[in-house]
Amino acid sequence: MRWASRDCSTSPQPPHPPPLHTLNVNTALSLSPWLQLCTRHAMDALWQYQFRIILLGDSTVGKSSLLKRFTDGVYSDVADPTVGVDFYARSLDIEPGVKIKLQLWDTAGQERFRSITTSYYRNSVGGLLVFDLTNRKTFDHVREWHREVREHILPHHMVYILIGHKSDLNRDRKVTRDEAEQLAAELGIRYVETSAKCNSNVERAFELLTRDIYELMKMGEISTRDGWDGVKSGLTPKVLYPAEEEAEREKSCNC
Ligand SMILES: Nc1nc2c(ncn2[C@@H]2O[C@H](COP(=O)(O)OP(=O)(O)OP(=O)(O)O)[C@@H](O)[C@H]2O)c(=O)[nH]1
Ligand SMILES: [Mg+2]
Repeated sequence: MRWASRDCSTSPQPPHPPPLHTLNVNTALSLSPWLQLCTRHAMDALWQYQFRIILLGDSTVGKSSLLKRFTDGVYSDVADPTVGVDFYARSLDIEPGVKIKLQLWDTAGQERFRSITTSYYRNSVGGLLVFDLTNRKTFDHVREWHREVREHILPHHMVYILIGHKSDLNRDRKVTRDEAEQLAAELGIRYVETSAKCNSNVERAFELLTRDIYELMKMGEISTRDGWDGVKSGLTPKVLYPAEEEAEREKSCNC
């Protein structure tokens, strides 16, 4: 069966929300150094929870590309393999008044970095298990990734989502949606097909995983623990008007 190829130029491109820091940093740059410091502290506090999320899967499945699309809104056909572990961040408004900061750890898929990447499993609350829809082997390895993480973090658990990536290359697809959905069902996790190139479902995948973690947290199944960085509590954001800002600054900044 031939699959139709997706043309990115004709598919809807959801607008990329500006990164949390963009507007504030521009303002901060016009301020004196001590005020810049205070402003940075204030920006860091603009989230209620922080979730650490890790991306896992074979080399070249597109983990770094997914993250660059999600955090910076960019994509490139040329990408260097990740060396060890990389770090990205973005916030999501999960419900009115609740902002969640995502600390996103991008791991190298290459075997030679495995001893480095495994040390990041334990402090993650969520994981994206990524395979390339055009590369059957990467799909076959998903169970191994899942097993490896599970063994490393026992007795604790992680919330996963299965990602079939490069959905724009439909004509070269080697894994059907049914097969992937069946694997996801066996693992008891969600399945989403994404394309960093076409910006398809990228936002949705991260949002679904974040919501699942948040719901488990609300039910008390996940909570902050001493010595574990998977979930952290932050401060409640507060909108300050100029006069209040001045008073707040005098109160809270000894810099
Ligand atoms: N067609 C298509 N190509 C993609 C997509 N995402 C990534 N690629 C390409 O796939 C290749 C590998 O992407 P990376 O993001 O570096 O893969 P990775 O999983 O981070 O690889 P490692 O860092 O080695 O583990 C690059 O040439 C990307 O341009 C996509 O959505 N569609
Ligand atoms: Mg990479």
